[in-house]
Amino acid sequence: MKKTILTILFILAVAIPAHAVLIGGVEFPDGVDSFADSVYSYFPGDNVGPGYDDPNAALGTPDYSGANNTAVSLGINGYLILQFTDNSLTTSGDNTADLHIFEIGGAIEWMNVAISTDALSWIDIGNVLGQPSSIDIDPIAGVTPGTLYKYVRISDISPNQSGYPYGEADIDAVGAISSAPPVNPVPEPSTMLLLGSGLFGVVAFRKKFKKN
Ligand SMILES: [Ca+2]
Ligand SMILES: [Ca+2]
Ligand SMILES: [Ca+2]
Ligand SMILES: [Ca+2]
Repeated sequence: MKKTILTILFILAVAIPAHAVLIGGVEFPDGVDSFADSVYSYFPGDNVGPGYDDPNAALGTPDYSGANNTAVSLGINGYLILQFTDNSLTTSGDNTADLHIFEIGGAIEWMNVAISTDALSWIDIGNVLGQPSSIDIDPIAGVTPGTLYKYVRISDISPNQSGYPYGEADIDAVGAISSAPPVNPVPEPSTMLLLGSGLFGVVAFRKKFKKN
C-alpha cells in the first residue's frame, strides 16, 4: 500500500511542471529557466551612460525594484541580443503570448523585436511598446510551429523617448512563456559514458583487426 502511494506521488511529481510560477505578473510554465541565459552581443547607442550599460542586467528573472538599476538601456540605434542556453523559445500553437520582455522605468518605450535560431537569419516580430510587452509569435510570417529559437534581438526604434544616461528602452529581463528544452542539450553523464565505451569498443576492434 505504502509503495502504491509512493508510486502515485512520484508519477504526480513527474507529471506536474515543478517550477510553474507567476514571475513579474506573467505565468512562466518553465519557471526561472524560462529566462534568457547569456548575452550574445550588445551595442549601446547614444544616451547610454555608466550604470545603464551592463547587458548582463537583462539576464535571468526580472529584478527591477525602482530603487536600484537592474536593467540595460538600448540608447539611440542600440541593440541587445540575448541567448537561451538551458531552454529555448518556441510556439504555443495558439494565440496566447510566447515571449515577454520586461521593459522598465518611468518612460514606457518602443523597441523592435526579432528572433533567430542561429543569430544569422532573423525573423522580425515587429515593433513593441514596453510595459506590458507580451508577444504571440505564432502568426508571424516566417515562424514555423515547433521551431526552437535560441536568440532574441531587441533594437531601438524611434521616437527617442528618454535622455542620458538611460536612453531608450530599458531591458530588465526577457522570458520565453512558450519555453522548450535547449537547442543543443548537454549530454547526460550516462550518455557520455555510453558514447565513450562505444568509441573504446571501436578502437579496440580496429586494433584487433589490424593485428590479424
Ligand atoms: Ca533560461
Ligand atoms: Ca523605459
Ligand atoms: Ca502563441
Ligand atoms: Ca534585470
